Amino acid sequence: MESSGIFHSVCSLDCPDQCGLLLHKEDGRIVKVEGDPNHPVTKGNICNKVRNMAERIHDEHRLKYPLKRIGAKGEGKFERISWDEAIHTITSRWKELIQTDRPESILPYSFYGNMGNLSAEGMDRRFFHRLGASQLDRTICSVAGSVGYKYTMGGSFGTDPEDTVHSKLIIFWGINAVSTNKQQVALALKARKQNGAKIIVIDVHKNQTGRLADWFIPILPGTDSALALGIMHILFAEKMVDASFLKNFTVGHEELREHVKQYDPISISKITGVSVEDIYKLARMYGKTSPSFIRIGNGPQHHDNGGMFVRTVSCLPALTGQWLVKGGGAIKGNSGYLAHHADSLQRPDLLKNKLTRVINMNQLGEALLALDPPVRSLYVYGCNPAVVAPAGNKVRQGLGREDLFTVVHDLFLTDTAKFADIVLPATSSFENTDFYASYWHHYMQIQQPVLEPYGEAKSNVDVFRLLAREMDFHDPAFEETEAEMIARSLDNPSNPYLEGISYEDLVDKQYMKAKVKPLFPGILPTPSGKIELYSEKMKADGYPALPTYIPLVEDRDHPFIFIPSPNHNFLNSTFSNNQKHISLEKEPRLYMSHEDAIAAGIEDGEMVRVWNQLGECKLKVSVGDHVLPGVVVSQGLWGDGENTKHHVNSLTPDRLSDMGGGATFFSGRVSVEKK
Ligand SMILES: Nc1nc2c(c(=O)[nH]1)N[C@H]1C(S)=C(S)[C@@H](COP(=O)(O)OP(=O)(O)OC[C@H]3O[C@@H](n4cnc5c(=O)[nH]c(N)nc54)[C@H](O)[C@@H]3O)O[C@H]1N2
Ligand SMILES: Nc1nc2c(c(=O)[nH]1)N[C@H]1C(S)=C(S)[C@@H](COP(=O)(O)OP(=O)(O)OC[C@H]3O[C@@H](n4cnc5c(=O)[nH]c(N)nc54)[C@H](O)[C@@H]3O)O[C@H]1N2
Ligand code: SF4
Ligand SMILES: [Mo]
Repeated sequence: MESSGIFHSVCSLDCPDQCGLLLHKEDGRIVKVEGDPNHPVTKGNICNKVRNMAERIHDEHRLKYPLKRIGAKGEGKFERISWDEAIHTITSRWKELIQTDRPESILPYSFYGNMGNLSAEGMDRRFFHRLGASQLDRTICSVAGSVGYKYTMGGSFGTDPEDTVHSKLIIFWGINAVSTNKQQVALALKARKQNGAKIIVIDVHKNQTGRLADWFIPILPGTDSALALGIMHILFAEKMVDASFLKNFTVGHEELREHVKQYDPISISKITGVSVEDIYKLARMYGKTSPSFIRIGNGPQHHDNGGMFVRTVSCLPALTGQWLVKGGGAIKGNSGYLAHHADSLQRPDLLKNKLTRVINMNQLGEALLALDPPVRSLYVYGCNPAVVAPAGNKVRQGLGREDLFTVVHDLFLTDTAKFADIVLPATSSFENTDFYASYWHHYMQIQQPVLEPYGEAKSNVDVFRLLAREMDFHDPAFEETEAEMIARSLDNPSNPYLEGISYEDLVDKQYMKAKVKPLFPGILPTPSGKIELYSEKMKADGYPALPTYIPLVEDRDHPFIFIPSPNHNFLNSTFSNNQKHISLEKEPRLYMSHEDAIAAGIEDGEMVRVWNQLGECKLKVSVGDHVLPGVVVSQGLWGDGENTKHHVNSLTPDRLSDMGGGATFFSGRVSVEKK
């Protein structure tokens, strides 16, 4: 490996932009991270978080070697051990558990801390399938919306973001895109400059994205499907629908026309907090501007009714026929275009048809505290559940179980790792080989090692290879090289968009675009092949067949709906332990309206106690016009420090959303009082 030079790379973080990077290396260290100017979509533009990535990669607090616990659970006292001892300790404990309990007493817990497919869903899945461990339902992020979108559109297929420079109306609906999808913002700003495009933001919080809008529409949490239905009501009533598109490419438009008559603007205004006048103005702008594009965010789908929200809003472009217009349509997620052969990569056949139990990751606390037969061992990688999972106090209580044998593989001693019996050091994505597919743009990218492994750190793939060997798993699946795994995964005849993308070409070209074509005219992967405004499948699954507004779960115990969303300078909890990023973010705030602050006698800058039946936090209040009365918002997934109580997920509910078993981070309620 060359010790100096400029190397191609890709951002591995769980962010739709998936920027192309150039790493500047001197004497074996990264000295600068910049955007790759030649990347066709991201064009050299990257965020501040990753511009400062070198500080994280070479942070002296990174884990260098395996550790074993010598203190109490959660205390964070460890001593160094060898890899041999670490792997032997883990596998002998697991062999024992397989004898005394069942393989299902072992639970993997992971998410997309590294979006590389091999790291996030490769050798790990093969290993746990072969082991017969409990399976994890990875529902924490976007599942409710994905299921909802699928009912309408058949799969994760939307507009090509590169086309959105042609849009004349761009609606950021429940997405803080300035922080979370900055490349879409760059395209929107280009459209604004070139075509005079108008940017509308619909959100519960006037954050950076709201401030960038031509028109910011504040809405009450969890009421967005009502607003979308109100828009439909007006589109039909004022004949702003595209009759020919409805006839050719949708099912159920007659039923929908009848159904939305009940969602008159006066009723919708009462539900959403959006004025009748604004509902008309929005519907008319949407009905009369072409191309119009909706970027559907993650926020509204982290509610009790999140699946139905996405199901509903994704009907809008069909009503106006915008799918036929370049730059029109919507993006909820585009992962369908770059779908690799998941079975080749993950090898579910190694399970040998055993029906192992499936545990929803949003209910980790319950799983650890109450499941019978119990979880006896937890293996965490690419995820930090002690900070990011809902009902966080239950999670921490579960992790604190003396009899739970916990292994955590990470780059840092995270709040979760502090509860581990064995801690394993992970390489960063810059030290690995992996392939990356964006869930927003259409480019597949490759990472090849640019750095030597940090200390004794190992990649996820390497650790599972070691574990497999020591468990006496001899299937050739565990011996495949990274290159072989990538080549095998890219061979996916069931996805025609992937045709022509091979491992060798990726190595050669660094980024390759899926063979996309407009969705229409065309046949969708829905049961009817059309956009399902009316869905028989939903009916069969126990949902209303037509888009419907279903209010949030009622809770009269606490006055405020609490929206603990991500912040600008962290990525979920990643960077929450890096000084540079902390200093940029300063401290977490609780945004509150003037009206509520006055009523509670709370002043701007004061510390408050935020609490409910699940836990409490102490946060500094920011009073202003950022939120509507009855709503409080915090930003960022901070861990608790020595004298801080910033763990917002100690307040979030672990009940599940309407579809897919999704998380309901934003549907909880809290009380706020002066400290
Ligand atoms: N800087 C940064 N970027 C990130 C992340 C990060 O932590 N930090 N996380 C990454 C990940 S994993 C994901 S999934 C994405 C998430 O990114 P986004 O899709 O932007 O989702 P959120 O930030 O969760 O929420 C988006 C917005 O929804 C609003 N919101 C909440 N409830 C409602 C509601 O009922 N109605 C409406 N209209 N708005 C509502 C919130 O105020 C917030 O502004 O970002 C990714 N990118
Ligand atoms: N309150 C609230 N909670 C939320 C959300 C919210 O909006 N509000 N958002 C939710 C969403 S959308 C998501 S996606 C989740 C995300 O939650 P997580 O998936 O836990 O994401 P991170 O907090 O970024 O933690 C990822 C961890 O993976 C580690 N890591 C990175 N690369 C590797 C690797 O190659 N190998 C190993 N072994 N480890 C690695 C990082 O160091 C980091 O500690 O959080 C959810 N939690
Ligand atoms: S976090 Fe997102 S915006 Fe920042 S470099 Fe990575 S992909 Fe780009
Ligand atoms: Mo996410």
